[in-house]
Amino acid sequence: MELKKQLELYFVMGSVNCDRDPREVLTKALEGGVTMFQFREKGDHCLDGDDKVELAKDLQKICQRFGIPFIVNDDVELALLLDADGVHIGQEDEDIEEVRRKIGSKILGVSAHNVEEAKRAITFEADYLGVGPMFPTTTKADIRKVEGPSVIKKIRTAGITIPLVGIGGINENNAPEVIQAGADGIAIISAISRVPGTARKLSNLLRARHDPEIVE
Ligand code: 3NM
Repeated sequence: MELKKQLELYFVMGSVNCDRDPREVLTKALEGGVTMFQFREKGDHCLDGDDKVELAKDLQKICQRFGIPFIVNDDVELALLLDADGVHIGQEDEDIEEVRRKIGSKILGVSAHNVEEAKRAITFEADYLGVGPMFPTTTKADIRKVEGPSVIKKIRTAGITIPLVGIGGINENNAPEVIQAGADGIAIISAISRVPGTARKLSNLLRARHDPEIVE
């Protein structure tokens, strides 16, 4: 499947984002129609060492069962150890060029907040960009100023055509604005990890764009 399609409903999650077993949360999300998964084990009380590796392996197996790409946030060594499908890095993480060199042809996603960061990421062969925050969120403490889906429009207007996903505070009510602004997909933590059933609703909403037979 082409990357743009895989990015359509991108679930991002780590143990601190779940109030149930993350394996159960991921399974439900994939059953609901999530098309890509990013393991993001960050925040207070997150797992590290063997516990982190153990959970990552279990979540990767679940993704493999559903045929969905498994991406690792920030931790390049973990991604290589597990032979993950890709890595996602933020502007404050390891250098983009260095990560591309280490992971070869695996998928490389980069967080970008404006046109300059987007252009720089593309120079180092980012495969897709995560653009945020689209809306206010309490999931990530150190977010940039909320500029909304207009940032996606600006990046598209600047002639950038690589796949883009919006992130930050996205839910079933505001997701259409992000897509209409020119994003190929939406990346979500809490609306999917905390509210069972959201993945299916969003999946139907996104599929309805291609198939008018599907009623939301
Ligand atoms: N990155 P939720 S916002 C991981 O703006 C992340 O780059 C952001 O969580 C950015 O879907 C964010 O619960 C948190 O709002 C997304």
